[in-house]
Amino acid sequence: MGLTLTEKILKAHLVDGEFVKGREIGIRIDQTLTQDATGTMAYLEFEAIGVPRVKTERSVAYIDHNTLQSGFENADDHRFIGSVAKKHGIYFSRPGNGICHQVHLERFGIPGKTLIGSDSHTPTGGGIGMIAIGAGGLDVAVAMGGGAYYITYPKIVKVNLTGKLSPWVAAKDVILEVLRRLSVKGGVGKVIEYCGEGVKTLTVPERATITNMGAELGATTSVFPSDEVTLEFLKAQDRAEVWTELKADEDAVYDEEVDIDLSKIVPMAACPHSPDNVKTVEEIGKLKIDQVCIGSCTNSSFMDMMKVAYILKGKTVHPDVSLAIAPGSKQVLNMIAQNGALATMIDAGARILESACGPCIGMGQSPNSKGVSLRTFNRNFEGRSGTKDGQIYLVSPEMAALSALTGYLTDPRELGEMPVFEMPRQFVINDNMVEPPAAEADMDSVEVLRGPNIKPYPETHPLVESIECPVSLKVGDNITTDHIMPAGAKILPLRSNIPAISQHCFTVCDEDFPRRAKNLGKSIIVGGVNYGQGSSREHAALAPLYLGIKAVLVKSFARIHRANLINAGILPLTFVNEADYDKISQGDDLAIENVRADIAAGKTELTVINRTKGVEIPVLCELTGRTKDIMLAGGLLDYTRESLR
Ligand code: MIC
Ligand code: SF4
Repeated sequence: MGLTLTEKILKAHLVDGEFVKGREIGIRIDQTLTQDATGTMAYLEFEAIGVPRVKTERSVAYIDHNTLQSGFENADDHRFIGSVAKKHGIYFSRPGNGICHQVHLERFGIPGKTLIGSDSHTPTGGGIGMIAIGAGGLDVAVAMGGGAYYITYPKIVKVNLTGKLSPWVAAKDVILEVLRRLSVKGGVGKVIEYCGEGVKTLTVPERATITNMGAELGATTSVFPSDEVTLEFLKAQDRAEVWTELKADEDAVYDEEVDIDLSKIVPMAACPHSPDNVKTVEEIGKLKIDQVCIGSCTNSSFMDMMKVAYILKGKTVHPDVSLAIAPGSKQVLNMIAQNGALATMIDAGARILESACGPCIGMGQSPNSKGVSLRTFNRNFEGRSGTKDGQIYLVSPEMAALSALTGYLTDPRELGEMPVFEMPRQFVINDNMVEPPAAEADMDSVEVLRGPNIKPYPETHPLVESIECPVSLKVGDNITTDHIMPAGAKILPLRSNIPAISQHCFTVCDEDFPRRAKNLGKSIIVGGVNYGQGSSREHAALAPLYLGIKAVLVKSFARIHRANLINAGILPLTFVNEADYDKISQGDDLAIENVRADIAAGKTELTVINRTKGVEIPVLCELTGRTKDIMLAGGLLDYTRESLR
């Protein structure tokens, strides 16, 4: 029986476990990446593990999220990350060099290699045939130290692409179509593998847009084959030598199959407030807009920028609209500066931002009250833009640019004939903003620079005998990490300071939660389906840890967040019967008796006693050998330290 591409790469990297669907496997990690919003914590954890030099083939630390620098905190973190990287063998991509996923694809990604990154959009690397996975910072720290990365052996979904996109229909519309069909939880436990004749019609940046936003499906990752198109891209990046051809065997067997005829796809938008709330332009109708933002790790490539410039040429941004553009990397910005496309954008009235995440994570450019903002980004969760009642629509760069001119959501096919946009044969290469690490002999002399905002990892404790505490919060379905641990210009600078950032935990849902939880001392959170979707930020587990959360009981979890809870030593529980969700109210006193002994004995079905209501509720606590030991030890940091000892 033939193998899928995913299986081939996973097999070549397997270091623990067996290939049985649903079981945990450990894989060797060739490359890691961090960004600055998760990076400080990840490097503090790496230091705590105590391995002097990274054991990966390539580890890169990027500065791209916290570039607003409205106080000393961000700049201090940049210096910390730069110095810690230099000391421990990590390449440092300086602020201004671009968004981690865009730069990694351009300069470091290698087909067939494994990559984990402390950012949920790490699957962008799947655009050149990597198995690239988003993870919590601690998992990345362990991988840098040479430890395996563990995932549930995934189901593999074949997305069979046929046909060719129509003029002005974009890769963004392809992933929006996948989201429309599968939903934000449709990818949990799965890898999405793109195959078929349609693949060769898509350029690498287009493929990367699709794999990037596979994160919104909740998928473990998404991957494209590595073919001639990949080779041409790598050649143009002066990296042809890293190319290998990679594809699934003809007779590979998949768990699920989805057929997409590219020629049938039409321009679409994800409507507020979820990336799977997808409608066609026709269905949305004539929507007046206030703002357009173009950029983010989903759509900020050179090709995206060239299309935008073409549409803006000789025109003026509509008087009622503010247009912001953030090219994804220094390479992209440099190239559009050199070929005049940047001048075209400036001329049309675009507000040019630095090559960074910017508005995507609420670092500036928040829309006006109730403002309608079209964004080429990947997430439109409520409040993420920084404006609580902002109405964010996720669209292609083509639709965004044209709409910025017309003042309302406009079908880009109205542009008529489309010129051919050629991929460059040679990108402008200058890695001068990537600092190599110190040579091994000089490592000891590098001083790590720590600012006063950098506080240590929160205190952890081995799992207690019994958990007895009240429910401090009950929430509904599809809670995102932006609810649990909001980001944005005010809160993101606190990422290195768990005591301070925890004061903002869940405040989007309940302003009083941090104070209440802290006063209770210990408590439990109850939630609905797909709890913790979105970001990889381990802060969504570390802040609850600091606030005394002992367990989270929900209908179902998103993958990375569940792993982060386990890493933080917080018990992840799911209802056996979803209807039992109704048998618990906020404030109820719950008990899980003898939980330590039961988990140590490998029991996966536990009983939660609701002492307030006098009912017993069966719950699942599915921990395997390794995750069980992590939980007993009080989290991955303690477990790793113990195992190294
Ligand atoms: C995001 O898009 O939500 C982020 C900000 O990039 C996060 C990482 C973070 O919270 O620091 C992600 O996607 O993992
Ligand atoms: Fe940055 Fe936005 Fe991409 Fe997250 S989704 S890495 S915030 S650009």
